[in-house]
Amino acid sequence: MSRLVTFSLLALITSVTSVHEQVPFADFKRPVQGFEDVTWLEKYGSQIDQPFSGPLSFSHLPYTRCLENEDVDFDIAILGMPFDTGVTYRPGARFGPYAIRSGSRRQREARGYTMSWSNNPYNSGLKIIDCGDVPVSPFDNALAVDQMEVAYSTLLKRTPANPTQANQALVSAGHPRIVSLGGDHTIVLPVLRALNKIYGQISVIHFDAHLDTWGTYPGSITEQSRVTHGTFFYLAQQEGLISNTSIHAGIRCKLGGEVDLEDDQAVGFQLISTDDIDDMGIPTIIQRIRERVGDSPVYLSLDIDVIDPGLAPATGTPEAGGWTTREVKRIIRGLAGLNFVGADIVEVAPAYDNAEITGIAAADLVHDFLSMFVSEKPPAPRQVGPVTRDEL
Ligand SMILES: [Mn+2]
Repeated sequence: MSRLVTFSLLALITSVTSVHEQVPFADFKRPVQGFEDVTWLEKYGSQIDQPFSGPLSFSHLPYTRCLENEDVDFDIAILGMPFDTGVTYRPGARFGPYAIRSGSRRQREARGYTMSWSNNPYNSGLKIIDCGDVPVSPFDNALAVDQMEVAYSTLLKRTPANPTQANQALVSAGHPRIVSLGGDHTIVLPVLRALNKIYGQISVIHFDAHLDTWGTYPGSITEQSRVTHGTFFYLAQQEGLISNTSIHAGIRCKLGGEVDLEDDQAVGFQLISTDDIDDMGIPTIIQRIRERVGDSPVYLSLDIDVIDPGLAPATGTPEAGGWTTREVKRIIRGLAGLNFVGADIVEVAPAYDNAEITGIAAADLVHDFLSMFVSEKPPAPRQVGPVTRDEL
């Protein structure tokens, strides 16, 4: 068959087909009949909210003002702490709880299972709810810090919803656990004060670009002005709230000199730098962290600035050259089974965000915290055919 004939035949077939596929307007039928004398409920029944609809709560969890509703119980609470008047650079983390909840809108119980954890924290048997925000004063830092401590203590003392469902090996088995949404990093001081009343001294696993163990800042000329997002660990150590078995991960900030590292050790921290991930790899980082805190009660605090600003730009004191979101997630996965008494994610300041990158990353990390809290050990590597990924 010549090329010309082939071309003509194709053109003919195409033109005939296109004529037949045209649906005349007169034949169009509405897929769903419109006006009927029925109510929404009769016709459509109860429908869950779309990811983009409904009131804003973390992962569409029930939203309850737990501080005022004293009969409400839970095993794990999401609690917003919209405080941001302790920052040294860019303010705006008071909108962090909003941004993290907004970033979580595509998360929900119906699709809460992840391959990486092989679990769904929302149907694990533990009751997880969003307890709303602590209504902190934006005018008086001493007042706000006290409000956060009282709020945290109030929720920590509540009887868990399913105490028998929790891992009884955990020191926290008799108390619920709280995942706090900052807020700037100062919020951890009242959190540690509240935890100390229940657990005594605890270890801290601290993901951050910065040490946060400085004793003071320029401008800290009153006692209250020493309470900042970069001094709270120093103050916590001075108050006897934390043990000397804590560890940083992801540090890369500029320092005043070696003296800062010596002071940091005195506050009780070992240090894993950002670059260590290239030299020791993720499994060794996980091992170092686990060995450092052992089976002591441990608190996880994650400053979103541990992640590279390209992947999480919306934060108060960004530092270039950080870890990827995936790397941080992978390290967190290796920490399951430690004796966690609580966790937070802080320093999300959405005014500096683009396309919700930071809010979505933070919400995903909170999902990981919840998956970690309901796991008794790190998940096994997934099978890929007959071998595991690690064996490939
Ligand atoms: Mn930081």
